[in-house]
Amino acid sequence: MRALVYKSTGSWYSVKNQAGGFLNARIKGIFKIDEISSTNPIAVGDEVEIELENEVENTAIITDILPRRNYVNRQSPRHKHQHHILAANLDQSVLFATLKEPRTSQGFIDRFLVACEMYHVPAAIVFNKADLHKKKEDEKFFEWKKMYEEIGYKVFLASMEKRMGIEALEDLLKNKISLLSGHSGVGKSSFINIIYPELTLKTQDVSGWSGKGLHTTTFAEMYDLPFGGKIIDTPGMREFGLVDLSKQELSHYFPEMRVRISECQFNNCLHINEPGCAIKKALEDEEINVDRYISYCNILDSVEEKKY
Ligand SMILES: Nc1nc2c(ncn2[C@@H]2O[C@H](COP(=O)(O)OP(=O)(O)OP(=O)(O)O)[C@@H](O)[C@H]2O)c(=O)[nH]1
Ligand SMILES: [Mg+2]
Ligand SMILES: [Zn+2]
Repeated sequence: MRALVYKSTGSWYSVKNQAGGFLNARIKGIFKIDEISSTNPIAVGDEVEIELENEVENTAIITDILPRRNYVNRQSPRHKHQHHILAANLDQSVLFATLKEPRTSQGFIDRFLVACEMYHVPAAIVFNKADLHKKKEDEKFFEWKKMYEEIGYKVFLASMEKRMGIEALEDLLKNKISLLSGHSGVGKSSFINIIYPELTLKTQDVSGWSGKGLHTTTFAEMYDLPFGGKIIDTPGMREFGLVDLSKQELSHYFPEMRVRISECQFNNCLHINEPGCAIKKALEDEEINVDRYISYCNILDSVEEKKY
């Protein structure tokens, strides 16, 4: 029987079969041995094959996993050499960011975008908590909006507090499978509660952002949206460590660099100080944003080359 994974707690999976019924499923040991490099062999959004185990208790065994269309993964926060799959089979990923309480850095956003580019998942950025913006934050928002839109990413401004910008986001999500991610406390679950009021997901208490980055959502979970489409709420993350990335391929995941790489004099150009570099030239001509280039350099520095 075919089923779709809606929630994963690590040992149990909540899966929905084709008749629309939910079952509690677990996996046979074999998967665990199979994929040693991943902390979670099966992720939310995965299509799986199941066998009914106990009809009264609605339990099942996952016997196979179908090939993934795509996925987004990151370095496991606990095991540096393992990766954690955030979700699989996505139409898009939506990054929730805030300029205040908490502040999302450009480095974090750019790392996230690289991960999406690596697996061909279109990305959009939502700046939430606009109600907290003063002049400084407004300026930053417009600066970043311009910077990201110029290179092809959709950018939105929203406030869950003031119910602002919701309609545009509903349009974005309609009939698509979307991954929602970002730091803890940026308002991911608050957003889902607004677009799907019957759900009442747990959000951080009314005292709001504590500065401690407490995780209110603890497991990734997918929901069927009332207006069509699916959304995956995820626990907030502190950092975004990239995996399976080589220095040589990094610039392919910066869209503004990707289109210029073929003009570099050397085909193994890392765009640092090589002669005839089209990226450095574009930087000088202000065609590439200097802050994006700094992100590129920072990520390049952090990439550990695989030792074969
Ligand atoms: N001022 C303001 N507060 C907001 C807004 N959106 C959400 N919040 C508050 O921010 C806090 C965190 O919201 P959550 O929805 O729990 O955040 P989350 O991203 O789901 O966090 P995790 O589940 O920990 O990853 C809550 O107290 C919300 O009420 C907003 O637009 N403006
Ligand atoms: Mg949450
Ligand atoms: Zn170059």
